[in-house]
Amino acid sequence: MQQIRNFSIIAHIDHGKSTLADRLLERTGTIPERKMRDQVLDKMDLERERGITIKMQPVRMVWGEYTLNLIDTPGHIDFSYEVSRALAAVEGVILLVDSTQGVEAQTLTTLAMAREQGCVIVPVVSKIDAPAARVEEVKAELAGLLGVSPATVLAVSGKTGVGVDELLAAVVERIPAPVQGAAGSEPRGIIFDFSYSIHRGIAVYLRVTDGVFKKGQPLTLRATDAAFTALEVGRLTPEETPTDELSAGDIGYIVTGIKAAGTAGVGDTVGLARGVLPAFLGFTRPQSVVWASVYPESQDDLPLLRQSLGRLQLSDSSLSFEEESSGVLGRGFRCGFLGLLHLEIVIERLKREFNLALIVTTPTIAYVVTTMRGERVRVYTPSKFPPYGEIAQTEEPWARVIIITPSSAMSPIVQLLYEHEAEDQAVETFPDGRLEITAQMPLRELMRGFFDSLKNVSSGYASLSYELLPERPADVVRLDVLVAGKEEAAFARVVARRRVEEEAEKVVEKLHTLLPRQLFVTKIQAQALGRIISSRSLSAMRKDVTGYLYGGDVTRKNKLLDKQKRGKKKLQARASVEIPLDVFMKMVQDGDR
Ligand SMILES: Nc1nc2c(ncn2[C@@H]2O[C@H](COP(=O)(O)OP(=O)(O)OP(=O)(O)O)[C@@H](O)[C@H]2O)c(=O)[nH]1
Ligand SMILES: [Mg+2]
Repeated sequence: MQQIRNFSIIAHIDHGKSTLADRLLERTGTIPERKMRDQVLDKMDLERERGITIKMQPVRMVWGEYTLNLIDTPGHIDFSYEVSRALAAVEGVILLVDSTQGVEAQTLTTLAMAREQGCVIVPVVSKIDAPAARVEEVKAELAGLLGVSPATVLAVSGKTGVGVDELLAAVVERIPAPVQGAAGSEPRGIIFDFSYSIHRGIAVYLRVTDGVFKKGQPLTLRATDAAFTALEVGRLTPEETPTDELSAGDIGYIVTGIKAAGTAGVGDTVGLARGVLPAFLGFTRPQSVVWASVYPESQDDLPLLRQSLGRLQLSDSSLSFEEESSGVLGRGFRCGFLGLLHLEIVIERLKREFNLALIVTTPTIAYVVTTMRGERVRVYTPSKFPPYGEIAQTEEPWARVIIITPSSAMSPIVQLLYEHEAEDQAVETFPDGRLEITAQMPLRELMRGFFDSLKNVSSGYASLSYELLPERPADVVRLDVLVAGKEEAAFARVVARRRVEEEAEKVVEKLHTLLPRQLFVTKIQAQALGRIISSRSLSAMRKDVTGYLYGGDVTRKNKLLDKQKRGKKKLQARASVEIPLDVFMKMVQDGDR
């Protein structure tokens, strides 16, 4: 029987995971030379264009008498749910640290996740071919972090392949074989991902924990009790490749034939129909971090958008959405994302893979509001934020941030943290002189361009990671925009009380610039806390009513102008300003926040 090793590669973004995976695939002869290309596991066009991994990718390799199931993972914080699910399917990880960079913020976060899962950690420094590599120094840094001897830290180059054989040897030696359950047990496994095809429906990617799965078995998904027959079982090589059976300890897939969305979920247990083994606890669903509304440019596309979101959710279980409607934009969806890059990627995929033209509103975070009547509600759309007088308390999520930076950028970073309401700062020094800063700040402030500013003030050298903390009381207010005295709900926003004036002026100014002049003077106002904070008048479009007069008595001219003025007064009294769609879109879409 073949020995199995299941492991994942984890690291900070860009530290060379997918490139190292290339060399492992090459060395084990998994991918024929003619099919090899850089970061071959990054299959999506978007991943290749941006040079980042978005989805985890499992792949089975054979190395001597060993079966090696590797799962490559993304490095960006927005995709850490992929990492956590990958970790649930393996016994060990390669913790990779770029020898030209050293330990970065995501190194610490992914390490903490791997430890929590009880994974064995194989520390490795990467890119040792690079001229700027500081191999011994970074080895020592990583060893210090793990509390192990630097001699146990391996060194590889994903570019030249140096050190890859030693790494494979260390993987089989240090990472334990999976526990294979009782012989003859009924089959059971935990689902960590999916694929979907129109013809075959959902294929579940699973880690088999007990027994043997075979084609033709009657199975169920425990959470929904959905019954199906295994249409095919197989392994990821990385393509879905059928095999006779999949036994305990292995990683593979089962084609279910199920096509209905919402039937299969990650963390669910797949087992024998009428089986007796209990279901696993499953994974905690990640909390959405930002929300934005997505509307089809043409309402005809609404069903297609609904279907596309459902389809995307199958391969991206962290995406959430619910239908909503906005007067001007029609019907659309309020969607939850794990971060701004996640949002950007989902929108880009909707546009490309489903050919949709979309309007996407400015992302916002969620607040928990306790009303005067004692109700506690989660508000993730500013226009649903209750009026000032109805709120007893507002709470907002906080985040614990880790920043690793060269010491030269320390003072602008401290200033930045102050401007973003950070608290509880602590600083530690790395052996190479870089600093690790930890602090806590409102998620609202983290999402207010903090990462971009951090990159700016550190000339790109500081790295950031964060985790969500429970909600705390928030000093925020709803800011409304009034056009000709009428509130425009879709323009509402929630802002820090201390920034309310600045925000009010900004939004009024923006609308003043965008809105075309009307036949009468139009007031543009921002209102918060029950009063007008900022106001501007948009002067009237002046129709030339006296142009045809020439010479003659000036009183005639004045009479006509007076008549015009009276008419406008009347108009203004009944005024309702139609905001053109393009102005509306510019107001609700990103750009000023
Ligand atoms: N010199 C050198 N460059 C490398 C090596 N490995 C990776 N790179 C480069 O580093 C960059 C990032 O490599 P990836 O393999 O995509 O990194 P990753 O960790 O998979 O990135 P994410 O999946 O986005 O987190 C690419 O430009 C690679 O060409 C290496 O061993 N040596
Ligand atoms: Mg990658």
